[in-house]
Amino acid sequence: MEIQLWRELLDPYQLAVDEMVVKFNHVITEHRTRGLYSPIESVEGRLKSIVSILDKMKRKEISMNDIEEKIEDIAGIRLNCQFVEDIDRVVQMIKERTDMVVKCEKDYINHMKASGYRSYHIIVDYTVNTIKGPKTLSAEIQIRTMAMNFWATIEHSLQYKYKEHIPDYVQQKLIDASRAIIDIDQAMSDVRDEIMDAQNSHQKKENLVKDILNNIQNLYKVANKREVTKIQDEFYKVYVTDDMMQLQHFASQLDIISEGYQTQSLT
Ligand code: 0O2
Repeated sequence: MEIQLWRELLDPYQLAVDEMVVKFNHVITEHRTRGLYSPIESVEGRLKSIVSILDKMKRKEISMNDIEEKIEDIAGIRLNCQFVEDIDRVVQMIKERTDMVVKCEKDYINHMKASGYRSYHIIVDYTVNTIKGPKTLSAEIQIRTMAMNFWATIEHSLQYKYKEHIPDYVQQKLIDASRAIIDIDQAMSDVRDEIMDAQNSHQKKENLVKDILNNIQNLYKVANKREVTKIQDEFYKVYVTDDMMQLQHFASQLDIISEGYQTQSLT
């Protein structure tokens, strides 16, 4: 196929990857700005390389005409989670979306691959709008824990060197490592509540401090500068106490002051 035709084929998939990355990143932001725990920790997106498409065509005896129908991971999204429990929540979240339709699911977490690979795969139908009009294509979403991702990334890099012929002793080490990953994920799950509590309070504190500093900055434009400097000093005194209650109280007092200035500027 000519390079121009590859480009025409791949462009909509690139668009799908870009859009889906933005959307899933927004899911993270929405959770965090509301002080909620995000079951998605990070998002990656990639367009399958032409070499990887060609290899798959060869391996699965797929003709040029069947690429779009038979290669479902040209657009690939990876959602990394902190805990195994988060994976179900993310799957549910995807099923509830109206902008992607789940076509099939592969549970390599409960059914680990012989290689030791673990991950949850979802193939979705996703529609992009191009200058030629709407186009519905397949995209693969891989959902896994950060520990599973660590294993898969390293194992995948070995496949470039050995193709399908990883030496037995390396293969065995990888399988052992994969079992160790199960133990790590389990150990993290055992203390999930504590970890989530810690992360949530940190996120809440960050949001609160951001609001306070925003308010102070806005006040700086309208209020007496000396007063605002005093407020800023006061904020720092409260901040170093590391007492969330005091910080919340300070934030609500500041809200009242800011509202006062808003009302003043309206009258
Ligand atoms: P890329 O683009 O380099 O990531 P098959 O390939 O025959 O096993 P199928 O139907 O293509 O099966 O889908 P499957 O098994 O869901 O695999 C699709 C993708 O999942 C792969 O893409 C990998 O990204 C990942 N994957 C699957 N098995 C393994 C594995 O044993 N180790 C690692 N590290 N990743 C795996 P590609 O084709 O490798 O291409």
